[in-house]
Amino acid sequence: MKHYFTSKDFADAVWTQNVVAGNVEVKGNIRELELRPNTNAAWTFIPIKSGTYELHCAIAGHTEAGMRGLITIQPSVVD
Ligand SMILES: [Cu+2]
Repeated sequence: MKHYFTSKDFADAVWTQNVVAGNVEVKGNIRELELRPNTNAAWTFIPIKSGTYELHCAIAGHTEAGMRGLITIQPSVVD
C-alpha cells in the first residue's frame, strides 16, 4: 500500500545538504522524496527555522486513521 509523509512547512524550514539514495547523491533544494518498497535514502539537512510542523499521510482517510505526527525544530541554544 502506498503512503506519503508530507510536511511542506518543514521542508521550507530546512536547508538541504544532500540526499543519498543508492549510488546517487542529489544536492539542492529537496521538497519531496518518493521511496519504493525495500529502499532507503538519507536526507541530510540543516534546520534553519524553529517551530513545530505537522506531518501527515496525504492519502484519503489515512490522516484520520492516525498517520500523522509533529516534527519540532528547537530554537538555537547558542550562548
Ligand atoms: Cu498512508
